[in-house]
Amino acid sequence: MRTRHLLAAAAAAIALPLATALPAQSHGYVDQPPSRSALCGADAVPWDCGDIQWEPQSVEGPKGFPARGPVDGTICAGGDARWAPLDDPRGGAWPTTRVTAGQQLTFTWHIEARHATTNFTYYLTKPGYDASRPITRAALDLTPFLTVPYDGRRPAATTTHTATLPTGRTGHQVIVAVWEIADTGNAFYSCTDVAF
Ligand SMILES: [Cu+2]
Repeated sequence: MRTRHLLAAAAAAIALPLATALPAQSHGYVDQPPSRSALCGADAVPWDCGDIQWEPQSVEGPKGFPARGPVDGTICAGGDARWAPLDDPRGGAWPTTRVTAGQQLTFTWHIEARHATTNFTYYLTKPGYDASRPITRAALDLTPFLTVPYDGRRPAATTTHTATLPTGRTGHQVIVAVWEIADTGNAFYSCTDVAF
């Protein structure tokens, strides 16, 4: 949400004239294992992703997931209608990364604006998830399998987090990664398709 972000940054700059931060024009996304927006940005899916292909880092929406945040069925797009193709399950056709229950999996974020950060959280769909269905809160285990607190610190441009993947899953599942920003009302949402 580039425009809204610029406006928010401009508003912050007016409110805090001595703030050193310049308006950030871009943000971040999960690069590995490739998120849906990363796949779109790399032109790695055979369908039209819409404008997210030009700015895979811009999946920004309201923070506070899962109590608040994007409504069900818009989670992978951060609630932004411009990025709705990210929530289209395509009948389960999104490319998957092969994983094994209980393995260590490292997530790499490509971060273009090092925002002060509350935390990163990672959620996985429940056993029995049907990959032809959109992502909803009911489809997800709402207890994150990894939470990485930042207490307002700024993540590196290339940020990695390693998780132990939950057990009890088979087949096509979806990981929802959320980067919650400390000093705005927003968070970045990134959905990655995996196959157990
Ligand atoms: Cu940003």
